[in-house]
Amino acid sequence: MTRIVSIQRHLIETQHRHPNATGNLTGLLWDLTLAFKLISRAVNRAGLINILGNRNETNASGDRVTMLDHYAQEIIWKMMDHGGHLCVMASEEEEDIMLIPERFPKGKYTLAFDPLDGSSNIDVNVSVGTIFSINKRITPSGGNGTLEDILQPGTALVGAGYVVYGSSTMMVYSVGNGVHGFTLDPSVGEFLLSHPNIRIPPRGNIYSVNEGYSSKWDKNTQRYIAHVKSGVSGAYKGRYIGSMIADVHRTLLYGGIFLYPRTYENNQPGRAKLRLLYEAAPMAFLIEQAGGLATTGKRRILEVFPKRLHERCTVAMGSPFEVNEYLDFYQNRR
Ligand code: P6P
Repeated sequence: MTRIVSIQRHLIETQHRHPNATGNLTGLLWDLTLAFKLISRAVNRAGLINILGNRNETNASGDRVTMLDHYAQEIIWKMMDHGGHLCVMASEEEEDIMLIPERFPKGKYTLAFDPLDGSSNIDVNVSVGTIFSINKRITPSGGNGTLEDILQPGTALVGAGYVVYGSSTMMVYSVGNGVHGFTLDPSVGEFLLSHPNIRIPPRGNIYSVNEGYSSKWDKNTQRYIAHVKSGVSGAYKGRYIGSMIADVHRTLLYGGIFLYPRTYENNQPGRAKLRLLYEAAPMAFLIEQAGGLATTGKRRILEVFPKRLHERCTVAMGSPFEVNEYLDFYQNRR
């Protein structure tokens, strides 16, 4: 029987490998795991406790807010606002940054999160999840964190991760020393190490993109997908769930490529959908930590310097073989 490693054991062992670690990041991540257990319970019982469906409101990105979105955000906020690890938070559901209440201590980290990504699928029991990313504050310590502390490029990330609430609840995270997956054992309420040191396959046989928009893509993306479907580079399967967490989680484990291209209509400037801070950058951090590539087509996603909280970007991420082949088409080398 292999070692049984709980996430708190893993966090402590990771901390011990950093002699200057103060335990703040460990405490931050540990508090987050408790929030994820509470959200997992709510997601798995949503249909029974009547918190499915939409609230009559839309969020900062213009998406309809489900009751579970709101519930997940409240859980994270109430779990993380008083631990003294954070100086500011930002949620995909909130227009502005979320200041730590005056009465609580301010820490040296920031937290940006999408409380329930893919929640439009929750009513039909498709996997949804929470995405989070952690930065160190860059403004002087002590007072409230600011927008400047949140608007940092992905290359500055200290850590990132996601929790997929699916057939099982799994947390995947990295603090820069590889990517590790933990599966929640609900009978004991513990996240147990199930996928140590996840490495993305160097190439895969799955492409993942919403082909319903193919007529609105740029020509080079259309050429790339046609090439993939032609079988010239080998046989590929199409898989698209419409929940980024589920599509990227599958790509991380099985390899291949996940794309969300910009769409163009009536010669208008293209529109991207995925949020840089809350979706693209944290997932790019994990994909790169696992040996994959993550690009906007023009540059590494992690090198994009966010100008606004709800900035969106084009996304292509996955195995090096597929992403490099996509770049050859996108950048007119093929
Ligand atoms: P479409 C979910 O709403 C989301 O933000 C991502 O999780 C997902 O990848 C994408 O939108 C799906 O968008 O346009 O294909 O339905």
